[in-house]
Amino acid sequence: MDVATIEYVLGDITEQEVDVIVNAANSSLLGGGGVDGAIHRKGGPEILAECRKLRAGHYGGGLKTGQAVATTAGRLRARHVVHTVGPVWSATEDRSALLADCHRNSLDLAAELGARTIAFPAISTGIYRWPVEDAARIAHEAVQDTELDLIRFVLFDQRTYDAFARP
Ligand code: AR6
Repeated sequence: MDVATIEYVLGDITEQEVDVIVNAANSSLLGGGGVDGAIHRKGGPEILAECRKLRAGHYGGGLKTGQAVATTAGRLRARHVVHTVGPVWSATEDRSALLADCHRNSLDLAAELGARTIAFPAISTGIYRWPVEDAARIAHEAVQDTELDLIRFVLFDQRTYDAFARP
């Protein structure tokens, strides 16, 4: 099993100098609020232009929950943005495997792109309402075995940082 360094940062994912930044997108790939809004705002129109091409091509029906796809990072300091769609929290259905898939598929795609370093936000814990402690546990388990050297979780507020850094 390969062991990567796992880091926790309280901050803004759009500021990270890593090979890949992961976006907590939605299936339309055409932008939204939260991390998605911040990445498109700061990364510039090039990212959205590539997302539109993806929608016009292989992803005509949108990106499925748990899957991941890459674009340029535009004006961001990263080389690529990997867009993944987290599951919306459900109290009646266990969607944990989909949240794990987001992390696994993002890591696999980053490795295919030749990335060594990646930054994840706390996928699904904002607009998609996933309880933070549970999301942290799932994210941790999902990133244990990877070819990458560095996995950085970038948490936007203290409560989320605490849940990820001290599970
Ligand atoms: N850097 C790091 N983390 C951030 C940033 C940032 N710049 N901005 C917000 N967060 P969310 P989701 C945190 O809602 O729950 C969008 O509309 C935020 O505080 O971005 O997966 C998409 O288009 C929270 O802890 O993603 C989808 O429709 C975490 O990032 C939907 O939201 C995730 O919150 C996806 O919802």
